[in-house]
Amino acid sequence: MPVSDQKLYLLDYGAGNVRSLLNAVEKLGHRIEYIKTVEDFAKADKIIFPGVGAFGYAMRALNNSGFAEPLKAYIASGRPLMGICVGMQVLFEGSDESPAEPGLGIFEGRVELFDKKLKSVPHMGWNAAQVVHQENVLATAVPEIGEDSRYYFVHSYAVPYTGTGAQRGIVHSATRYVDQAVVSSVWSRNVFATQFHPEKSGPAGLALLRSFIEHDLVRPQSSAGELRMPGDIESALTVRVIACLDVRANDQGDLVVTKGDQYNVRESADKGGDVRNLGKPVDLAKRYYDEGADEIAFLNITSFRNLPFRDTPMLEVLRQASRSIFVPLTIGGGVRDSVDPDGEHVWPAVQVAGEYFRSGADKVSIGSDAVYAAEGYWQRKAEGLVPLDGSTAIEQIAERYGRQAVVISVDPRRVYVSSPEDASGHHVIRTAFPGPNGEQYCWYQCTVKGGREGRDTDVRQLVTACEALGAGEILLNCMDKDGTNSGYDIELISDTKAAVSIPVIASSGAGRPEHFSEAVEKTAVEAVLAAGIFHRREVPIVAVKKHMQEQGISIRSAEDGV
Ligand code: 1PR
Repeated sequence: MPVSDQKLYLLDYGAGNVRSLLNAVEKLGHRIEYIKTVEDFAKADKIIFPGVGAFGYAMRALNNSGFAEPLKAYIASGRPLMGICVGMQVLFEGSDESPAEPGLGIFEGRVELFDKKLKSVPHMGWNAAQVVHQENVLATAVPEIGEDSRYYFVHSYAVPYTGTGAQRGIVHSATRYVDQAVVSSVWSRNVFATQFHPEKSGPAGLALLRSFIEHDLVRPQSSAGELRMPGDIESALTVRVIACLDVRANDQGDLVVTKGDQYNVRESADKGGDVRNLGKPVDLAKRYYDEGADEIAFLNITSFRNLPFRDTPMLEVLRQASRSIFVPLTIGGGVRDSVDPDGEHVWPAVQVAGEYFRSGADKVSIGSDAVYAAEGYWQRKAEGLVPLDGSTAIEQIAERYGRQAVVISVDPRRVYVSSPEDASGHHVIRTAFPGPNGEQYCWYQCTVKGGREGRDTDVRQLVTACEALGAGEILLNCMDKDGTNSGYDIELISDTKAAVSIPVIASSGAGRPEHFSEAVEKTAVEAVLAAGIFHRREVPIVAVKKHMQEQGISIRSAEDGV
């Protein structure tokens, strides 16, 4: 059947960002419809099943909508299915994530939690998918999956790769995350499924999607053979380079990318005092995608004044950006419970986040509200109450959309003290950069409302509480370093990284390529972020990556990014 005549469907159960997939398919010049009723399964020539969120949520949604059995029947009919992430996991028998909820059982095996002993969980970032077939026809059957390409993974649970038993008939590629090899794609007859997200994996991922849509990825029958052993699967996770765009309306009311010096985004009075304008949000973000950014973050920096979902220009920025950018997008600003100006209607944070996801975001970042949530957490602990009561935005968004979708944006500043006793019980570090009066110690004070208000909470209290509440990642800014080009605050980053087992993004102060490698080498952060030097074209992303590669740091190559 000509590709133009085939009916391509998307199986969605409303748990997150399927807009990226829709956008990717459209970018490839194809149309895709949603499966809305059980009858649609009969009309479909091909189905893409992008799973996001938790395993149990996905299975309950499939069962409650009555789609589980028609999906099994569709697979049995031999028509092609592509599963993505949780859309791959539910094809197995079950998952540690939701032990009470059986999977579809198409494949033998279970999904297990990553062992956290040696590494940050979730496994988040760009990694290789290594084809496991030895010398047979399958080894090169899907050339879009190549050893040199990197794909975007984000998951806490995975099917352990053994290379034996039933896996010999179904596993196509495996991926190593530190000490564990896991299944990263399966291929059995008409079913091709990936643990990674092709729709978020730049040109390499788009090529794989194109292959599924325009050709038939049907596995040759007599092709089972010996597989590589788990020990042969090498670790290839890269350090992510993230471009961050602080967005706000300028004095003329246009949304612009701005950039602060220690959070002050206005020019000095002698230059007119205007909000600095470094470009248009969508144009700049597209430029970073083309230049090989592994991720892009938008921070809506004045959203504490407004309701984000009433901020239609910001949502439009996200919609437009997600149409041409196929790497993960994070958006922050205003993710909290909000009250309408009429004073009557309360909008829960999870609804604000939902609006961001529907507009194209993959993750939301929470700033001020995370500080209040952490304060509540420690308060409940001090009172002997259950610290996790489901009341916070972090818990609710993580429950609905998965913890990988919740980033905590930290806006700390240094408070110098002469001795640890002067820090009112806060976690103190001994610093190699003494304070203005020669103080040898400091603690890091959390702020809210874009640094306008300091709180009696330190960064360690914040990040440990947020991890316990269900956050998936820490975006670690530093007000003292922001916009200074003097390098990251390595002391802050090391101290924070040691306190959590979720990924940490180093932010604030990058001025030269050496600053990025220094942060990775000294603190083992999973990602490095910059704003000003990218906006002002002082240091291109490709120069950062080239330098890191020369230092022996694993990065996604520029060829994969453009
Ligand atoms: O509190 O949940 O509504 O979120 C508000 C968000 O807006 C927070 O994530 C907060 O970090 C951000 N924000 C608020 N005010 C500012 C400001 O600059 N006046 N931006 C602001 C924070 C810091 C980084 C920056 C890095 C790298 N900007 O995002 O990109 O410091 O900069 P550099 O490479 O140029 O040094 P809520």
